[in-house]
Amino acid sequence: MIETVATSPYDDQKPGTSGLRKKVPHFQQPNYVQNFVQALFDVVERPESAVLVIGGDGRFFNREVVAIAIRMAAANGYARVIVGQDGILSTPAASNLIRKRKASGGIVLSASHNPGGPDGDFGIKYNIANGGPAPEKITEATFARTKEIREYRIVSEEAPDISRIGEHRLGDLVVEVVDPVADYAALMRELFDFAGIRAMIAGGFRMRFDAMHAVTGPYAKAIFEGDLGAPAGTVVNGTPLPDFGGGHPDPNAVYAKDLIDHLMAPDGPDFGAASDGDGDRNLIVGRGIVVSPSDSLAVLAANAHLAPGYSGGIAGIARSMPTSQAADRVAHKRGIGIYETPTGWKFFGNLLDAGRVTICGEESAGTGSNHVREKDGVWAVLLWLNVLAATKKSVKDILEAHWREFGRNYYQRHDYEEVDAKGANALMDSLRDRLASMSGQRFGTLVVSEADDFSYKDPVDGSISTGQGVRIVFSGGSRIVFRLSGTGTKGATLRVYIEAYQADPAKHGQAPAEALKELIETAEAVGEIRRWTGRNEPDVIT
Ligand code: VG1
Ligand code: CO
Repeated sequence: MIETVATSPYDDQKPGTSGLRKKVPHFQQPNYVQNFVQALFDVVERPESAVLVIGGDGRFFNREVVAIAIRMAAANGYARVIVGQDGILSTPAASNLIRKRKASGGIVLSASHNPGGPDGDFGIKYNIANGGPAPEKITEATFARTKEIREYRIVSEEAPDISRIGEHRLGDLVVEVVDPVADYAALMRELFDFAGIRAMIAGGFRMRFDAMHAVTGPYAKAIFEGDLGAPAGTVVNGTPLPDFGGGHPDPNAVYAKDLIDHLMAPDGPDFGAASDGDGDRNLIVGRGIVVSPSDSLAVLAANAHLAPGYSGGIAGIARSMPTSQAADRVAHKRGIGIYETPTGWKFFGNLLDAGRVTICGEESAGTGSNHVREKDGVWAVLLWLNVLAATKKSVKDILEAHWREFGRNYYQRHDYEEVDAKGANALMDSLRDRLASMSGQRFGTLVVSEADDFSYKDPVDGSISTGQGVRIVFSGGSRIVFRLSGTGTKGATLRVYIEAYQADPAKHGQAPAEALKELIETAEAVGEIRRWTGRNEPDVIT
């Protein structure tokens, strides 16, 4: 039976970089989830008898919200929902299902790399029919709707048992529970030379994949240990846990230290990788070398043609603004398009749909292609493996050869987490106030050549996004970028991105901290980070 339930609006349901993210207890307030889901159903485009994909990264509260979403879909005219077994779908697997099954959209439950558990974070994101995150037009309309919502619709019956694969019914709604891995693994088999990778592994190549107790465990086991024949135990922390074992499922030097330690050992594996909470990020580590995500994007773009799925070459590359310009050098040399977009995968969707780009990436460990409309951690690992199998080189050799050919973009991101929001906003305001007068200003040996607050005009639909981060460019092309995170759930997180280009191969062996020393000091001088945040150093450097 369909019930219409009266509710009152919340004023804080504004989606950020990647959906609505809040602490679990915040989501557990009366009707908080229902309001947001109804607002989505009220604003999104869908035909009669639409299909909706539902799944999440398995974190605490996932099951409850999956059940609510199914019952609300039944009351809101959907014909069919496709749900991952036990409510599990990685973000790229959800994107794939939306596309493959011609759904009108999907609800993806995740707070990605943020910790989970009863006091951890939760998130709800809506993806559109192309499989990608809803563009700003839709997130803004959803937010507007949440502020005026007065009722929601839900069926009174319980949702079916989603641990059983197959078709169930809830009133007129078909609830189809699917294996979360099968369709995704089939897509990977189409794109990559599985036989070649399998032969490399059979020949003694050793790898380690850290699923960080998050969603990629089942995908990685099926693909790396199953299809590709890597020995059992290759995938570590491979069982998804509602609290990710108490850790941060964020594949970076801080939270994936254990993986990096294994790869730094002289007798360590040849290749290491990790993914995040919802399976869209990737960290790539070779024996003795960590690949920075911006470099990984450039290397994958330069070598993608070695994989069967990209053998015709790539149409172009897109990167988020703060991502290093290493990919630009590949694009220029190969004569293909390069696009600079605001942070967040939603800005890549139009470029991919229009066929202007094939590969996209972000400095935050996200890489992906036109195979889905999300970044994809396991995909990036497979493309690396395919490149290694095809070239028979080590990760270190590939990276160093890449730098010799294209030059090296030294890069670091400094995060100041959970700082006072007022101070962080004041820092950004102060920078913005000084932008007009910054050009020509000298800091040590560095002279500012350009300074702006990044704004983007989508070349496909003409939509404009302003205020996307302060860029300070120095003569010679070095850059410092300041922006505030749009995924945090407490206070503000300041991100400072620092980049310098080095063409001379004799100078490619430096530690990034050393190569970027003067720029790091300049970031403090320009941004007055200590003054505004009260912090002497960043919490995380990636
Ligand atoms: C961060 C990253 C951004 C990424 C976003 C979602 O956003 O910087 O590159 O797209 O997270 O990734 P922000 O606004 O906090 O800088 V995920 O894996 O959290 O969905
Ligand atoms: Co993620």
